[in-house]
Amino acid sequence: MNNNFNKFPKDFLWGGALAANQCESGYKEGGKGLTTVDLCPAGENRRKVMEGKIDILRPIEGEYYPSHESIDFYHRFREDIALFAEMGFKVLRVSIAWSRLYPTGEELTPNQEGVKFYKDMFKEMVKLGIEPLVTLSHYEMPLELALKYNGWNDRSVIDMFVRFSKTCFEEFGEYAKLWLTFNEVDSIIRHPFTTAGIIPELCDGDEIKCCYQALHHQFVAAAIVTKMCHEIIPGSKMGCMLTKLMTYPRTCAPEDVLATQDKNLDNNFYADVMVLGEYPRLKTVQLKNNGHYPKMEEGDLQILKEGTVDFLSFSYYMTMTESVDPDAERVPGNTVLGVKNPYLKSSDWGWQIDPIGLRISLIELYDRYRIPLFIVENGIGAKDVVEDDGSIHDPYRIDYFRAHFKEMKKAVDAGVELMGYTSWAPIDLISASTSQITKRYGFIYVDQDDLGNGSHERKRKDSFYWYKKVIETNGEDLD
Ligand code: BGP
Repeated sequence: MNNNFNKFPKDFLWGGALAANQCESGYKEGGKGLTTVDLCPAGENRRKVMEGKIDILRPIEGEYYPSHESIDFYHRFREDIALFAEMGFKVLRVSIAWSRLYPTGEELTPNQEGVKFYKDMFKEMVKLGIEPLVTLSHYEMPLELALKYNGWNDRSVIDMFVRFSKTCFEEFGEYAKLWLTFNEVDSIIRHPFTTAGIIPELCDGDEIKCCYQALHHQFVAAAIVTKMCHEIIPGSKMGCMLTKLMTYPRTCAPEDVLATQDKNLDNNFYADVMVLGEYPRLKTVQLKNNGHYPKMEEGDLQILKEGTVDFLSFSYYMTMTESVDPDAERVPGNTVLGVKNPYLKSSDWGWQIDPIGLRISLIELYDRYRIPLFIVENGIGAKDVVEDDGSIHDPYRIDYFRAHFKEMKKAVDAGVELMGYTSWAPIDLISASTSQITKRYGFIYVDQDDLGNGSHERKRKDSFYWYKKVIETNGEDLD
């Protein structure tokens, strides 16, 4: 436990986070099969596909598909990892595209070209002193499994995911000790197709029931592979990954407080299962009352008990407020809508910026679960301007990070065990919700527009040098 007041632990893991489908490209190269995200176009049809509207579940002529070219990390990973190393990264969070190893998900042995790609990537990271933090599933799955089985709704997908995970542990365990199962495991309800391959039209009229069934299968799969990870990779640690959606009551009217409590209990449900190893009683009753309690096999609850995680990781971008007033103004957040908080400013995309909310979240999560925490996504999507001399001044991004790091320090000071921090994202990449690369998150600029035009050249922003200094001083110098 860290006892140095107002200091990050000596071995604090500073770094950044990426997701294969938002950076790789090479969507059909090296034997890769299509994934659910490969069907998500840019523009207004994107959201419809993410939610699984079946009428657009095939490539549409004339649409641009950002995951196909992405920012070309598949070919440029050495150059990009060198830039991360230049900033002094201790850790890099990446995800593995399941369909690069198992193109349809149903093969019995992995595609060796895919294995080689990730092995080369991990070797490069380790060579430059960067520890991999690997997400097994970040918003994608082999498209075949979605079309043939209605994705995770079908129990047989558990075995296929376990086979894929076993390959990852056996092939990459030499390089990677830190793992995550499902990115934002709660997102299944918000975009069931990309997260879990669910096609609502195949859900017998009850999409939500399908989602909870699929979620249960993911919980079971996560518990199985958590146990397996420990057995195959000595000294490994497995975390769960939650979208932290902290909600405040808009007023102290008990009705608002109650509505807020509901939201927060729901947000905690996912971590309750993965950290505590059981469905919480209140959620169980709610699911049973709504007819959404999933079908379980004998032994499932025991599997959940035995496969709990070592640490809890989460993404944090903003907070929301809640109100029962139907006229309360609603604002956008990370694929959610919430009530506007008049005390907060917002990003260019309307997400409410709340550094203190990060401290509140850290304290709440640590107090509830009492296991180490890891912030694996946090950052601000903003418009950047390249000056004539090629420089990029992004004080708004530095301000955002500085304010959040100060609050992290205070949480650590209060006794929270925080393992590390990976910014989203250290390099500009494709936005999951809007597909715009011009919603820029990086310390590194990528010369590319929202339709993929540009040289793909990488440039260091002012925030690049600032973050380098933060890492060098282990968060001491935030000026
Ligand atoms: C998280 C996702 C990431 C990332 C981030 C920012 O929810 O895990 O994949 O995209 O949000 O969101 P966006 O890209 O929509 O701006």
